[in-house]
Amino acid sequence: MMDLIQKVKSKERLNQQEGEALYELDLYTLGELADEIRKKKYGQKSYFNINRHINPTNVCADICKFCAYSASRKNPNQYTMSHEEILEIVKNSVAKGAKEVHIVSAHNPIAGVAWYMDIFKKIKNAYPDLHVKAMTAAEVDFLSRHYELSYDEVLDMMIQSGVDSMPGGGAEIFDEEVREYLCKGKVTSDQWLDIHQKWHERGRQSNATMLFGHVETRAHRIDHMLRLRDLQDKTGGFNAFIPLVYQRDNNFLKVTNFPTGQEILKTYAIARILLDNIPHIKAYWVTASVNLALIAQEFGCDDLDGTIEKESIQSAAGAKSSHGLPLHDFIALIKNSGFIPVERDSLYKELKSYA
Ligand code: V47
Repeated sequence: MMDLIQKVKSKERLNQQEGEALYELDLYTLGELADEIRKKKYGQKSYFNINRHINPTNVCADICKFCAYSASRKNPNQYTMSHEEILEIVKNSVAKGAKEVHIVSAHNPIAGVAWYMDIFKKIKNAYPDLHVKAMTAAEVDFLSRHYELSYDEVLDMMIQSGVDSMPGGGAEIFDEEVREYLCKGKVTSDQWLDIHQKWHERGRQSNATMLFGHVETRAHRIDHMLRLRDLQDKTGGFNAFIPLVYQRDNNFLKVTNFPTGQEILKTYAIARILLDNIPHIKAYWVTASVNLALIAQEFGCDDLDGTIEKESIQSAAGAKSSHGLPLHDFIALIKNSGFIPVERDSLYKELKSYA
């Protein structure tokens, strides 16, 4: 174990086996190692943005066992927003100071490609300075399959329509066996990585998530992170890694062993140590809970996502996030936990420090 600690301290790259061994370290040792890396990069700064999540439809052609959001017999309330409804939401959010809209939809087989793409054009026409973070790799793959378009064609359409960056959703867990069990038929791991590579090759940036705390093992999490590290070595296009803690309500995934707070914090810390080439590790307060996300700042995380305003995917599965967090609360929470809240834009340019 001393060898492993020494390796981390001297910034040597760790492999799969060593990544797994990090979990055997006690929480405080691991936390200290991750905190040292975080402090060297960002000191006491904690990043957030003023954003609005919009989920324009829950009608989905795919069936993921963990999902409580898509319309199904557990959630029979189907909806698909009109562009007018979406624009009204954007208008209200911009008036309240939002600088980013994060738009993620289910895989709607009847809405049409134009419904997906034209809304980005309309938003950009009305608000040229608003950052549009939209379309997970799972959506790109769905549109490609459903409308017989290549990934290149879908990605080019996104750029022409005004999408600025891609969110990290749809990655789930890359291990093929677990993935097959969780979300058979959806974008495969290699396809997810391929889509992000193609996006990065267009000079664009994106995020990467990992859904954990369900049926996967620690080894699967390490494997997931290392596949991302490999792609990042090639492209450098990932801004942030976001471990999403599985929420258990209203879905079809039967899980009996949920991760403890310690296990979640260890996973954040390990992400900071292993992903030496991804600048930001995001403690997404929606799935971690606000309290644990604040503690995660001491375990390698430097970003807490944003005010969100409304959230539909994880709150459908039990997260306490349906109404986001007011800005003044967000700032006070970060300050009171001993960190400096720094408002950032979507690509991590610092906009305002609340020191
Ligand atoms: O990919 C679905 C996840 C993701 C559940 O890029 C669940 O900045 C927990 O990707 N429990 C969509 N998670 C959200 C997402 C995201 C969120 C915040 C920031 C960014 C970013 C991206 O939500 C899906 C899926 O992995 N999800 N169901 C659930 N029961």
